[in-house]
Amino acid sequence: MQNLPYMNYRNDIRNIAIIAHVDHGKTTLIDAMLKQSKVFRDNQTVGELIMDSNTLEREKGITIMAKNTAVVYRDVKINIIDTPGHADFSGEVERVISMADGCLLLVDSVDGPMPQTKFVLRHALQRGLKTIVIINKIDRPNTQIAEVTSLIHDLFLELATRTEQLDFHILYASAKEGIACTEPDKPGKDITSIFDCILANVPPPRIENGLFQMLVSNLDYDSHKGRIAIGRIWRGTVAPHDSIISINADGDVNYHEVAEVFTHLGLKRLKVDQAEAGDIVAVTGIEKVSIGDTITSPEQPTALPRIEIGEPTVEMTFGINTSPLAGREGRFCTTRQLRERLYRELESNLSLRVHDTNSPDTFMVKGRGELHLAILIETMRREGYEFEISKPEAITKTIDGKLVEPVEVLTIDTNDEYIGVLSEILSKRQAKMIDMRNDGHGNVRMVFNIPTKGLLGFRSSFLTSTRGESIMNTIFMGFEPWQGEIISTRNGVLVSSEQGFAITYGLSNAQGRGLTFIKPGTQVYEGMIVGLNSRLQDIPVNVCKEKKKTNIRSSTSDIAVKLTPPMKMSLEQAIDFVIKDELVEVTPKNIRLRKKLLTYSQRLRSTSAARLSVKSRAK
Ligand SMILES: Nc1nc2c(ncn2[C@@H]2O[C@H](COP(=O)(O)OP(=O)(O)OP(=O)(O)O)[C@@H](O)[C@H]2O)c(=O)[nH]1
Ligand SMILES: [Mg+2]
Repeated sequence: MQNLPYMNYRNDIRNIAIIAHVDHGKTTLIDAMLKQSKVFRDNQTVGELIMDSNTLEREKGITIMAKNTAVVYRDVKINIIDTPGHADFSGEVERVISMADGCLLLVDSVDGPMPQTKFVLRHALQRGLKTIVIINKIDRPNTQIAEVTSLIHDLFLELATRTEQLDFHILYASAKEGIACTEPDKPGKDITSIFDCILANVPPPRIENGLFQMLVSNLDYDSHKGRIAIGRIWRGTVAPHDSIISINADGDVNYHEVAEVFTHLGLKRLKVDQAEAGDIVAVTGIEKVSIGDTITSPEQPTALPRIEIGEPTVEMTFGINTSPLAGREGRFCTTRQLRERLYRELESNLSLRVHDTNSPDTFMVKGRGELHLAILIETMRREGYEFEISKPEAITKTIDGKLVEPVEVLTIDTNDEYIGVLSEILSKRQAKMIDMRNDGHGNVRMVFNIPTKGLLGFRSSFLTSTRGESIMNTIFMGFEPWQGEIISTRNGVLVSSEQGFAITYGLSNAQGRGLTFIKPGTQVYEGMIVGLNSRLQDIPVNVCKEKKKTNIRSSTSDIAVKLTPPMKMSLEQAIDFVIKDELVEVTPKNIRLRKKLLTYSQRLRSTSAARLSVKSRAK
């Protein structure tokens, strides 16, 4: 490697990011790297998906936040960055990729390159990262290694920005079994071939001469140590008690004293007396700092380029809870608390945007997709916040006087028996099929272009209509001219007409009209949605209604009423379900659905007013 006069290289370190489509095995591969590099004691039980340490990550089995770890192999420290593969969290990949010099691109040996594979590879190549391809899950039956390899070559041809990027290594692995090899038919005993390939091919970090400079790429918090700024040192060294400055997005400068400096090893952070350029470190003592800020020596105060993140595609309002049951279940229920929490999220959640609205109690929150926003809602609910949210909507904007909307590529892997039903649902949602491949065994991959608004609420009907047997993936494509409203095809809802507690008799009557969402004993209020009507319009139902008492016992009427179990909705399903004139009420204990206007007469007045305005516009 050429040694430029003003640069040095550190051969004792490699910085790599692990990137891939969702579920292709990134976190599992890091398990193998951690276990095989012996960062744990022999008798220590560490489990699986070790890096998915956040509670929601463990529950959902996906990575949500990018995280750092490190292993030592042949005296070289390999700093590893685990990234999420789900498109909604792709902002995380953009955020952390600048810390790495190389990346491992994992591709499933059966599924092959998927939309997010392309997205992450494009970012890695644009950043000039040295890429090593790992075809993973070679233990799966029906692997298609030859086809997958050729698709990977096609992808590189399409995305490479320099010819030398086409010269990449391919390894074959089963992350789950902890094995890797350089030839697909000669399985290894461990993953040393991956470690060796990293050492031989990923360039060691370059070090610029000069005084301390680091880009903050991640934040953490510790109740004793306070805020922890994590990033790669580009220049100089940092040690406890150093005086440094931070430079924020507006160029404002703040002075700080470094408290402690840590480097990573396994799941631990090691306190060090000094850290040098090229390493990824965690620094405490810097209270006022956000991701994207530069921290640097005051004597050479230059800011590094800020991290650029793609724009959000979906928005929804967050407001204080205005239901009759408000304030009973949450610890934080006021506008001030909600506002403070949402704006605090911006310090670390880079692809999120928050704006005040005309109403002081409501905030507009914009994110990368329904799941991105749902994770924020679930996190806040668990922290004790109580609030209400509106239906998510695609973000439109005007470019050159034309209204445009976000459009995504939707990839569906399914069985050929579902082609008809899916095509029908999707055409109503303005999707256009651009590709369909059948492997001759009934497995079909369909690819569509679809406006983001058409995807909202699609996931649940997709899962029911294909009986949970299919997989869908989406990825943002760009903005295109607005194609007009999509007419909602959801049925009407059963709306509680009373305040009180639902009882079996009332619910049984409601079940005569459709599906119910609540069980007997549930507290309800007027305007709360308690079920789905079997017809298109909303109807009020009295689920608190008791059976009239009579003195005469009839042999049939006293037989206990048997209720069908209620349909219970998760937060994501609830967000998917509601339409424009409805809200989801979120508290630490409950997720309720409601009409925005609670009384029947209010709703009646608003629909007739809407009809009148349509008529007058038609004239
Ligand atoms: N058969 C097989 N399964 C694997 C292998 N590697 C990972 N898996 C499984 O694939 C699933 C997803 O693995 P993860 O490691 O969470 O994938 P990921 O890429 O980190 O996923 P995200 O972070 O959510 O994008 C888990 O059920 C793993 O057990 C492998 O080599 N073979
Ligand atoms: Mg993961």
